[in-house]
Amino acid sequence: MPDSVAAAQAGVRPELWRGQEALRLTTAQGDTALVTLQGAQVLSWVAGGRERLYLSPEAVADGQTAIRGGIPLCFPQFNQRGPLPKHGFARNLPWEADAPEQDAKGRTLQRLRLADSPRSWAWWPETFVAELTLTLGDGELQVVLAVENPGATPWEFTTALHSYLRVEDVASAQVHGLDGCARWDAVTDQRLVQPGPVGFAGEYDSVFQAPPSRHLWLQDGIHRLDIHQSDSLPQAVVWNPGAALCSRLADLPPEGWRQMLCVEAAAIDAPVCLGPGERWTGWQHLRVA
Ligand code: TA6
Repeated sequence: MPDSVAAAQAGVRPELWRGQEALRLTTAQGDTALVTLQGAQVLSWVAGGRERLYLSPEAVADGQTAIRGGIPLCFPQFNQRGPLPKHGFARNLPWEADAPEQDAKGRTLQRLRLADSPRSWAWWPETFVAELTLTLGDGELQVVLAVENPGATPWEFTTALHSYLRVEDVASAQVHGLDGCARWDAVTDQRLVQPGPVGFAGEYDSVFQAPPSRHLWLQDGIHRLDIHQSDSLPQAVVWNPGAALCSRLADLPPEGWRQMLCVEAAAIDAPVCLGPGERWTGWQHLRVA
C-alpha cells in the first residue's frame, strides 16, 4: 500500500461496539485498538494482524455493567479492598473523549476523561479527575492513567490496569520476570516467593510485588509479549479463573478461561494518597516482541 494511502487511514474514528459508543484507533501500518467510552476500556488491540486482548463473547453491553475483557480500569478501589463496589466504579461510567492526536513518533493518541459527578458521589464523595491516555504505535500499546485531586481534602485510592491478554492455550502459557518476587496467593491465602516462571493448571489469582525492572513477559507458544509498568504501580496481578470458577461467571463462555490471562499493573498494597492539587500517573506498556 502506498505510504500516502496508509497514512490517510491512521487516526481515530467513532464506531459502535454492540450499540455502545467506541473509538477505533489505527496506525499507519494497520494496527488497531478499540476503546469504549464506558470505562475508557480498551476492548481490542490488533497488532501485526493478531488480536492480543481477550474479550468475552458473553460480555454484557448495556452501557453500565462491567465489560468482561479487554483492559478494564479498576478505580478508585481494587477488588473488594474497601467499601466501594468491586474494582470501583470507573469501569461502569461513561467517559468523555478528547480530540485525537499524534505524538512526536507518529503514534495515535487518544485521551479520555472522567470527573466526579452525582453518579460517582453516590458511591464516593471525593472530587477527582481521571484521565486515561492510549498511545497506539506499530506493535505497541501504552495505557497511562493520570489521577488528580482538584478538591480541598486529601483522599486515597487503589487501582489496576486489569489487562485480559489473549492466549492460545493458558495451560502452555507462562509469565516470566517474576522469579524471586513476593506473591500473595488469593486462592489459598498464602504468602510465598515465586520460583521461576508462572504456569497455569487451574484457578490462579495472585498479587506479586513487581520486580525492580518492572518488566514481565508473556510467552504464549511462539508468541511473546513484553509488559512494562511504571514504578508507581508496584504490584502485578496475575489471574485466570480456571474451569470451575469460569463456569460460574455468567459473562464468560465455559471454555473462555483457556484463551485469557490477566496480567495487571496495580497499586494495591499501599493506597495512593493524593492531597489537594496533586496528580499521580501510572502506566502499562505492551509490546509485541
Ligand atoms: O484482579 C483479579 C481479580 O481481582 C480476581 O480476584 C477476579 O475476581 C477478577 O479480578 C475479576 O473481577 P470481576 O469483578 O471483573 O469479575
